[in-house]
Amino acid sequence: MTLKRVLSGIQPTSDSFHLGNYLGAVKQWVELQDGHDAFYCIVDLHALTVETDPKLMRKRTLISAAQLLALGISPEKATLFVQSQVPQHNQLGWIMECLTGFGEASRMTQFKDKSQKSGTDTTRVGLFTYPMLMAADILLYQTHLVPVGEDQRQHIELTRDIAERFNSKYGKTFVVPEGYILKEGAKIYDIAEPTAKMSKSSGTGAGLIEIMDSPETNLKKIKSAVTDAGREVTFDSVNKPGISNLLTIHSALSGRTIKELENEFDGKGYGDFKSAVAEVVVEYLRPIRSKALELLEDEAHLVKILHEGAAKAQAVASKTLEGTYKNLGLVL
Ligand code: ATP
Ligand code: LTN
Repeated sequence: MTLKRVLSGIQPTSDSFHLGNYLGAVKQWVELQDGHDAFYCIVDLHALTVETDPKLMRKRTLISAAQLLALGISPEKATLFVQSQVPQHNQLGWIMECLTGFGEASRMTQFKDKSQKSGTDTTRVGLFTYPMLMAADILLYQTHLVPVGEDQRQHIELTRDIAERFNSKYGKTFVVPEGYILKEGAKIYDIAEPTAKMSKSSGTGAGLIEIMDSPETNLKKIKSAVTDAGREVTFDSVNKPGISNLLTIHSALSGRTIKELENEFDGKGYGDFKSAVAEVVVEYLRPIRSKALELLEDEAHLVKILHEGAAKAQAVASKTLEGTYKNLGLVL
C-alpha cells in the first residue's frame, strides 16, 4: 500500500515560531509523519518577499530546522528540507504563474492585507506571486494533504483550482490536494489582543508566545493576558475571546477537553485559570526550547539533515517537473 503524501511549509521569518504556528500547523505535521509520506519544507524563498538580512536569513533557517526537530519532526520518518535547495520549486513556480489569472491572484486576502500595510509602491512583486510558488511547493510532491492554519485556506483553494485547470487542459499531471485544517487550534489569537491572529510579523509582541522565549518571559506574558468582562471561565468566542483563546491553548497542550477545563475552573476566577494556563504552556515548551538550543550547537549536523532531505525531495520533484514539461510540450 502506498502511503498518502503530506506536504507543508513554514517561513524562516523570525527567531522563533509561536504557539499559533505550533498548534495550527506543526503539531499536525508531527502527527501526520506517522502513516504518511511526509515532506516538510522551510520556505526561505517565500521569506524573501519581505525585507531580509542575509545574516538573519541563515540564522533563522537553522533555528527553524532546530525547532522543527525539537518539536518532534523526525528525519527518519519525514523529509525535512529547505525550499531554495530544490530548484524545481522555482521552475514549477513559473508554470503556476502562467496558469493563474491576474484577477484570481488579486483576490488573495493575505496579499491584500500585507500589501495594504506596507503600501503598493514598496510591495514586492514576489508577494503577489507568492501563492503560485506555494502551489508549486505542494503540487511538485503529488500531495494529498496539506496541514496548515486557517489563514492558508484560500491559498490551498487556489492550488486546487490551478491543479484542476492544468489536469483538464494538459492531461492528468497533478494530484489535487486537500487542506488539513483543524476545527480547534487552526486560529490562535494574540493573547494581548484576542481578536487578532497571533503572528510573527504583526501583533503586539506582548501577546505572542514564542517557543524560543525564556520560561520567565512566557510566564509573565500569560499572566498579563487580556481577559474579558465577567468572571466565569467558559468558552464563548464572541463574548469572551480572551478566555476562549486561553481555553483552546490549554486544551491543545494538556490534552484535556474544554468541557473538563470549564468544570475544573467553575467558581474560580480568571487569575487562577491564567496561572494554570501559564504552567501548562511553560512546562510544555521548556524541554522543546532546551532541545532546540542543544541542536543549534551543532550546525554541521543540522545542515547535513537538510541536505539529505533536499536530495530526497529533488528525486520526487524532478519527476513531477519532467511530467509537467512533457505535458506542456516542452522539448526534453
Ligand atoms: P506571519 O504572521 O508573519 O505571516 P506566520 O506566523 O503566519 O507569519 P507562517 O510561516 O506564515 O507564519 O505560517 C506557518 C504555519 O503556521 C501556517 O500553516 C499558518 O497557517 C500557521 N499559523 C500561523 N499563525 C497562526 C495562528 N495564529 N493560528 C494558527 N495557525 C497559524
Ligand atoms: N504560505 C504559507 C507557507 C507555505 C506553505 C507552502 C504552506 C509556503 N509554501 C506549502 C503549506 C504548503 C504561510 O504563509 N504560512
